[in-house]
Amino acid sequence: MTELLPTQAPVCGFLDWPVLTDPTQWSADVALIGIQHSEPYAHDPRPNDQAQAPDAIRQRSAQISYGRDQWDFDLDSPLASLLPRCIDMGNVGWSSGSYDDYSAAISARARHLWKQGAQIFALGGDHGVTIPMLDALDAVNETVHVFHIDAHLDWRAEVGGVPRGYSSPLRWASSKPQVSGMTQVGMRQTGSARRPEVEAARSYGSHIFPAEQLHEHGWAPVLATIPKGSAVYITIDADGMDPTEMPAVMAASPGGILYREIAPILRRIAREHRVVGMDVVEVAPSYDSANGITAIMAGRLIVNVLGASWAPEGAMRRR
Ligand SMILES: [Mn+2]
Repeated sequence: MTELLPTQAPVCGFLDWPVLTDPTQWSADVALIGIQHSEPYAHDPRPNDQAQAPDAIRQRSAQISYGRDQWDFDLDSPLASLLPRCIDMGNVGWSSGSYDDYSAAISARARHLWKQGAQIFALGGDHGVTIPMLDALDAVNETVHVFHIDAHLDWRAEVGGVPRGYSSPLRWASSKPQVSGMTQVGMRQTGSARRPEVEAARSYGSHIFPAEQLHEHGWAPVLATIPKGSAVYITIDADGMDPTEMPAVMAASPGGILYREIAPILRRIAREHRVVGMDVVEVAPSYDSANGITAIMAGRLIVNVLGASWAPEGAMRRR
């Protein structure tokens, strides 16, 4: 078993939650962690822009959710009044050593929280950061359905010999015995999939909803693919959302998903399922608007899941 290592202090706590970087203090109902890196591709610069996203999102906390007494109309309640004990575990940086060690250290932290029955929110980083989270799902005491929002399929077995980069998280998920199935929503245009990847995803049984199909038929067929009552892990690639609302991404693709569509869907999933974890990845802060709309959106996606999970109707399903 990998030893639990401390994390690095973030710029501030997400939503003003207490920042705890010391593993002996990691006891919580809800934990947020920043994961700055993934397995690098040789052709990409490191560190990449997405490594700055965890702190860029935290810095917009006051706009993601104003003070504790403020009514959140998306949740029909002040957020703070719904929440149990929440902590910000800081960031997992990576300056030296092997990716295997870095990845194992992330998974160890996630397992530690999941063994307590906690809900984990991870801020990427690029989409490769989902992979060490998936590795840790074996600490969840039931099988988990993966709900994926993305412009891309992300089913590459490897890119340039690297199996755990940002083009591969859903392929990786398909190899995990703890993952019972997956729903992938928002695919459009090109990138991360060729015919073999599409065929592999289909033959695995992934429920794939390209953006056009979603816009044509709505969310009911999507939600029907999540087994009733199952635990869910949500992974949201910011480029799955529409770039008019979430512009700060590396691969902007027109025709995506809007906040007004996804917010009620996320709340419904969180009320009807036990959402054990969620990540929001691929925010590239240097491309963000001056008002930080992409970082605010990332935070709001989390707030909707968080608030609905712990509101009386959801009550985090396990309790
Ligand atoms: Mn992706």
